[in-house]
Amino acid sequence: MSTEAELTEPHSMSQILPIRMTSRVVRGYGRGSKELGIPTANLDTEQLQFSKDVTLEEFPTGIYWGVSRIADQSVYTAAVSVGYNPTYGNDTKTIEPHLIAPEQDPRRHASSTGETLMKDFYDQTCRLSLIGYMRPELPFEGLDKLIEAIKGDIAKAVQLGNEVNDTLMTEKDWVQSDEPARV
Ligand code: ADP
Ligand code: RBF
Ligand code: MG
Repeated sequence: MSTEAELTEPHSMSQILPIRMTSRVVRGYGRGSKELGIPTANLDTEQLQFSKDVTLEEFPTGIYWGVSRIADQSVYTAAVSVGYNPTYGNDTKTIEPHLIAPEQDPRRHASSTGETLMKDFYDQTCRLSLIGYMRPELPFEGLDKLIEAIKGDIAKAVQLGNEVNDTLMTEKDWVQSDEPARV
């Protein structure tokens, strides 16, 4: 069982967010699209560049939202998993954004579970800014519950991504640019 402390936002979070990162898209276990209908672009953890002085090891696990761009595509709102996918019990920590196309984009509900499905971007550069923390990563009993939770995260990320504020504008500008994460 999770304790109350684990379910609230880690309090160091205000110092860490927003955080920018760049890396390359690598292959994971291929479960995102096939089992969940929710593809995620897994970042190469060997090539991660962070805008702040933090290592992958110390980066708080959890489900975040932010903005992201792969290769020469547009900037999209993203729902992002950072951690060990406890439903599956992975040994390694991953950072995996799911990019959400806008409602009118034909790719927006193209996946088997009605979420965004784009083409594959393996080996391409991904730019990501994590803006907010949404919840801890949890071990779900069964894929249906995991999918339901992720769909809730996607809906929340869409809402947050439609707000108008300075942080969001600044982070979108950076994702749109080719500036390095760390200057
Ligand atoms: P893997 O375990 O290899 O990451 P996934 O099924 O999670 O497998 O994702 C496969 C690939 O699908 C991603 O690496 C990415 O190139 C592509 N992809 C397609 N649509 C999206 C999307 N909406 N968000 C993120 N990646 C996507
Ligand atoms: N995996 C979990 O085991 N528990 C979670 O709570 C969880 N939440 C997620 C939330 C979002 C928005 C996304 C995109 C993924 C999440 N995942 C979670 C990761 C999921 O298990 C993983 O993307 C697939 O297994 C494919 O690698
Ligand atoms: Mg993935």
